[in-house]
Amino acid sequence: MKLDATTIAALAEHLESCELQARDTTKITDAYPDMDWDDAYAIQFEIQRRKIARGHRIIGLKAGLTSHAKMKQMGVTTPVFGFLADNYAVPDGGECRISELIHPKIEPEITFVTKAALKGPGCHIGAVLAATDFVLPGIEVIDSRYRDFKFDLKSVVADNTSAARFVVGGRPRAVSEVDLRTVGIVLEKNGEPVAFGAGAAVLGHPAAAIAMLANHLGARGEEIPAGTLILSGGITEAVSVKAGDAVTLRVQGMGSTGLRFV
Ligand code: OOG
Ligand code: MG
Repeated sequence: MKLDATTIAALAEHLESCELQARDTTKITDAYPDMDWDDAYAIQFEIQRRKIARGHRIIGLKAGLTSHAKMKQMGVTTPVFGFLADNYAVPDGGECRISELIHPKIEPEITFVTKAALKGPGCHIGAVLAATDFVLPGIEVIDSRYRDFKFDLKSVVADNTSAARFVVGGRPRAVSEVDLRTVGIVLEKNGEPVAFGAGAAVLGHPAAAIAMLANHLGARGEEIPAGTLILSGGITEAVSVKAGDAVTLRVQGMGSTGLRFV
């Protein structure tokens, strides 16, 4: 760790204020170029602690930057992990208020729900599939607190990996009923298809993203508990949205989910 506890608390307060007030900021590594990965996750953890202290619940986890398309779009090379707070959840087919966000984009993702705990190190795709209760379509709404979505990996980890809103729905399936590598997805905006992909875009198999998350937590002595909802990361580039847009994600064999921006 390169930052002291006071600086970590101040940066968490700053980033969470930007989130709550929907205003952007320069990336924090500009002022703290020496901060390391542990500092970045400590800031994210402090944001989580602040939310829990105000009565929020953490209702899921996320992996991000897990596809080549996303890594290329953002100019980075390593996946990152974050959390989902209760107020991020939008009901299936529900509304998301643009005024609460800075510059939202949507991502088509495969959502996992676990039925057994997953603990690294050494977690692999097989362990993830055995511990998965079901998978279902999910759309993540990301909203980097950094100006123009410009960041490096440590800044985006501190900013809870741009997490803002998400919706899940459709038809939950057991992993034995689908091939998560070849499963096709179509993302539609206002009835027009705007992005296409297959599950393998995420690290060769979306379950690999969950295994990486378990190994990441395992290195900290933590695990993914049974019953956890996890977004495995955008399959395609993120797509910008504005008020008035209605978006739908169709996943082969898993139905669809969607939301409207107002
Ligand atoms: C970081 C979050 C990326 C994903 O699914 O790849 C992410 C960002 O691109 O702002 O959630
Ligand atoms: Mg995402």
